[in-house]
Amino acid sequence: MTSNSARELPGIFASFGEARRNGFLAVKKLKDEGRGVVGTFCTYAPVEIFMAAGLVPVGLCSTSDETVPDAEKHLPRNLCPLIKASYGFAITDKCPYMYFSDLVVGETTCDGKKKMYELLGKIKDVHVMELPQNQTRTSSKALWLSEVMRLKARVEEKFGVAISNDDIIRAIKERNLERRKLKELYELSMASPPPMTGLSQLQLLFGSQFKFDHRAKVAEIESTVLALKKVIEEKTSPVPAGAKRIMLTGCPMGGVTEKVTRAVEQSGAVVVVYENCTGAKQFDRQVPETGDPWEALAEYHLAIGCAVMTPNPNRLDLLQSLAERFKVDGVVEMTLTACQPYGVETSTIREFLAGLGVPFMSLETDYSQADLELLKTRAQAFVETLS
Ligand code: BJ8
Repeated sequence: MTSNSARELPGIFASFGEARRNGFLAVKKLKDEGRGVVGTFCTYAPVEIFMAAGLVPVGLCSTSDETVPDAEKHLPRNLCPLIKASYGFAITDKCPYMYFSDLVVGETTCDGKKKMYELLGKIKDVHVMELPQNQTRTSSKALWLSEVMRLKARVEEKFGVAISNDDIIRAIKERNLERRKLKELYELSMASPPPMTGLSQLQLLFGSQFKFDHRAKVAEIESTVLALKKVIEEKTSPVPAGAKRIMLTGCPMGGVTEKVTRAVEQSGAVVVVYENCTGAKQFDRQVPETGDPWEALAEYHLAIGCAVMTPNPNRLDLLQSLAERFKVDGVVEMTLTACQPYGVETSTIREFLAGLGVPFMSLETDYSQADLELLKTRAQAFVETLS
């Protein structure tokens, strides 16, 4: 009996792991059917608006260093690799998602991204939302709500559609369902030992954004949850009992940055939860389904605890809540080279976690393979201190 769940899992993981590659064909098919595609770069993008308009939202952040040399012909070398890779894939036409995007939506998050959008605007139709960098002032809330409504108007004009309140309410419910299901999935790693490695969890979460049939995606997440529950019941976890439990925080992950999870797990620990935009930052909360849907949508997105906000108390709240819920032994932060918001916030996070008695280590990396040994050595040294 135990072999059943163990047999089913690799197939499910592979399906999500390959989702980005296979999604290219799915997007092409949708384009051929006449569907509009909107590319996004950030969790602040209110994708519900695109869903309400019957469009296909797709994440554009690139996660390999393949086109960084091309990007460096236009951009400074000491710029965050996420920005360079995303721009590099756009100018070389090597990212089909970018290629198929009718509209690209960005936000004024960090300086590097917002200046890159100006260059991107020369080759793509780019709409930039002005994101306030404070979450509580009345003026910030009013600005963001007006930006959400400006995006709605832009989408309506560009694609010749009208988005009604019923449309946006339906989209909010759909997206909330997906968030709930993914949250249910990663919360299974609250079990000890967790039913999956942190690498599998990362591939599931990252891959889920490249599946475009909403109903099929939800069904697939549900069957993954069932299979993982079986692993817990039948005690067939691939994670050894007693493995130190790590939370990952910092910049978004996926693709080449899997190397950080691998380094942690090769040291005998297990990543049980991702606080970053690949995980809980994106899925832990829901858009309220009551009240004015536009205000609810704006409030939900503005409250995302990204380091571009100042101050950024919501990241601290989420870190504390996850540390308690997942009973973590330590927190590892991944910051990308030259990322000022996360790099500068590191000391606040270190101090905050020290106050909670949670050990912390920050690792800086880029999209190359040059630091694999260094990451391994540092992760191992950190995990040893947890014993
Ligand atoms: S909500 S984390 S997806 S901004 S790593 S490009 S911040 S220099 S990615 Fe992010 Fe939205 Fe925030 Fe999430 Fe700039 Fe830093 Fe590069 Fe970054």
